[in-house]
Amino acid sequence: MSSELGSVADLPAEYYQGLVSRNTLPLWPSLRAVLPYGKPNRRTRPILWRYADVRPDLIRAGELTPIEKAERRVIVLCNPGLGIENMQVTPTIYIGLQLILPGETAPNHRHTPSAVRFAIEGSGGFTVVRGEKLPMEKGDLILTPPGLWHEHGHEGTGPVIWLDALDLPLVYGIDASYAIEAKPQQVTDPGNASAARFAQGGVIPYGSLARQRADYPLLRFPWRGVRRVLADMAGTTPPHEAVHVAYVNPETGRECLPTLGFSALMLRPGEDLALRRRSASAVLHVVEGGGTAVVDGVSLPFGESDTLAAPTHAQIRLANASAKSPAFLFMVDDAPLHRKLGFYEVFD
Ligand code: GTQ
Repeated sequence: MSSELGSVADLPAEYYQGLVSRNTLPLWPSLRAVLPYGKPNRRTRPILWRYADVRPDLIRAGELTPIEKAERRVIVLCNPGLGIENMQVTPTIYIGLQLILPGETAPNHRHTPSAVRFAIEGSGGFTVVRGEKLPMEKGDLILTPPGLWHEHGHEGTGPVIWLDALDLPLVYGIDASYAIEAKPQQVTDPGNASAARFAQGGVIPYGSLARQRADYPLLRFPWRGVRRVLADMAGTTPPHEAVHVAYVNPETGRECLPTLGFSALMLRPGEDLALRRRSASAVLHVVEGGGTAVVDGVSLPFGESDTLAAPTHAQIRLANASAKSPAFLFMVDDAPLHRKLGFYEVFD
């Protein structure tokens, strides 16, 4: 059934050169490369960035580059398999570690890519999104959906560092990435009122039932509650089944953002967990604990605040190194995009 296809070398040179000169190409020499049988060609390498390696460079950026010269003071994680200059961890996911120092502000803007922040270190940082001031304490997830104004600040002491995840490679790749800058926002909600509106799972403001269009009603997901839910679920989740929760839009029950999905996992003490293989690419960030990830056979020992890349269709195993303490991981993936494109798959 599957036969060897013709190559460029099989063609008369003047024919091939003629095609190229007319901005055309024959498909058959490239067909198997762009449509391989069974599994995609994956350039994404399973690799890990240690926080202990990135943090000193980020702190040094704070000394070298004033915020006015950076707007966003970010060290970007770049997967060498995708070309380091392309600033991709996976083909759709951009990850940067952002530093803000006391008293600094990262100015107000909005853009077409979707973004989230996941707080890693420090206290007193905040993001203002759509006029709502959102505190950023370790492990908190803050959404900055496409088109919503956002700016960052820091009212505490010491460095504040968070992880930025954007669908920038995707949006840039379709020539659709741009930003608009503006004056600082009027803070209309200094107290994170949406947290109160959606504090109780399964209960939403009555008017939400009649709403037609999902418009990002909840922008901040505090870690404290997510960690508690995972710890509570751990006791009743069967062994070999993942203790895993998804962040969702509380009005729709569906993913928070159009292209990227967010979830959190707990590895019980001593647990060695095989995740179900999926079509989506993913990034795992360690919130607490340590262990080893094995991604497509590549062993990646991880500790707190480290971040790793998993290609599409990857086999992922996660082992908690501790027999006494749980480990917690935050996951970003492009499953929502795969679902929208109609080819999301879970294997095995
Ligand atoms: O904080 O708005 O890492 O616009 C890259 C682009 C962060 C941000 C990034 C951005 C931001």
